[in-house]
Amino acid sequence: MKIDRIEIELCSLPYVHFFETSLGREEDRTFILVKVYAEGICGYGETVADKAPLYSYETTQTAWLMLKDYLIPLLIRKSLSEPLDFYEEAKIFKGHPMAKAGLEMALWDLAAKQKGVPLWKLYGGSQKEIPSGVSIGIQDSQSQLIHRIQAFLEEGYQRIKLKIKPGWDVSVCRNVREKFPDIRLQVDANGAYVYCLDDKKRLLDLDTFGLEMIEQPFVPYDLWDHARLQEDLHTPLCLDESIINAETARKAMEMGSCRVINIKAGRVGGIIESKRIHDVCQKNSMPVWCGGMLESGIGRAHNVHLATLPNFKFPHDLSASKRYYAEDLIEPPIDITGQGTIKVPDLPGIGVSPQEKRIQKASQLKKIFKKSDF
Ligand code: OSB
Ligand code: MG
Repeated sequence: MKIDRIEIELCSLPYVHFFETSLGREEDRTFILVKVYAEGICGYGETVADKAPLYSYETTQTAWLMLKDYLIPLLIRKSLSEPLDFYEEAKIFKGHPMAKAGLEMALWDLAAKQKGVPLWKLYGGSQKEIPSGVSIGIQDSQSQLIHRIQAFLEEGYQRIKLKIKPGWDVSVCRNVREKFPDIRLQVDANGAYVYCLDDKKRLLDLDTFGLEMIEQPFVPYDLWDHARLQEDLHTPLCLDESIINAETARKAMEMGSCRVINIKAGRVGGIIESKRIHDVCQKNSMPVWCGGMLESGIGRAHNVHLATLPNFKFPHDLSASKRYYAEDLIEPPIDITGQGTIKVPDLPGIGVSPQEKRIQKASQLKKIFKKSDF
């Protein structure tokens, strides 16, 4: 396809409820939308880097710079429009997977819209509905947490994920388990623990609550300590931040660092790397599931299509639009069924319609690139 124009747009949306992890509390989300125009069609992508380098070293500003000075010029100068060509060529630039992912996903949306098929078909997905879970941040009190869990269960979510950190962990899980003995429950520490006696005792205590998994207790690079911990735990460990590509996924499996992997296309550099991780896990009989970064409906719709691949086997961190934002950027909003599933859109591309008026309202900065600029 002949690309006419690319736009990047820095947007910000307030959350309906603050989101607190071991890394801190956030009241809103800032992200970059990527729009690629060709032959009268627009492909949309979302870069999940946040304002500050907390979850990852990337920020909205580093991603903006990578897109503006390197990735978009590369794409335009080499006339790339196929996602795979872009993925291969963009390897020349080290790191910055979130910046790459936003652009690659826009190319996928464009390609699928041009072919007139939904993304899940292009990916070879097989699940028509995907199971939905909800990730609940650290609250001001345990009673507020219990109320939130109750409300989400009533909406039908199939599992609850709790954000934990030292001090908001063992007693919280004990209390939640007492109130909800049978629910599918898991926890995510975003690397808040270290391999020391104190923290190890806390993590071993968590082993008694029938958790589906414990996600990312240690810092991202630490495959070794995750492996040592997994030896002593019955509960499967799940890695999120540690898995940067298919090669680290293989090493984590070989070392025994985890038994489950959380794939986020926005974190690992896009759909192609996500599929590589999915495939290497499938080959080694390790199930995966789809994580989220509190994306707008645009990024989340991309994740929904990815999660239709056959080795995605747990409820995902893909929840209804209204759980994140009062007014999501898409129509129809993403919703969950009474069975706690999300129906995968069947229209071309991401299969939902970005609402330009709402995007303009959320927009703080926009830059347009044309072929003639290079
Ligand atoms: O670690 O999974 C995480 C949100 C932002 C950054 C990191 C994480 C999360 C979530 C929310 O857990 C998942 C969602 O989008 O619902
Ligand atoms: Mg996580």
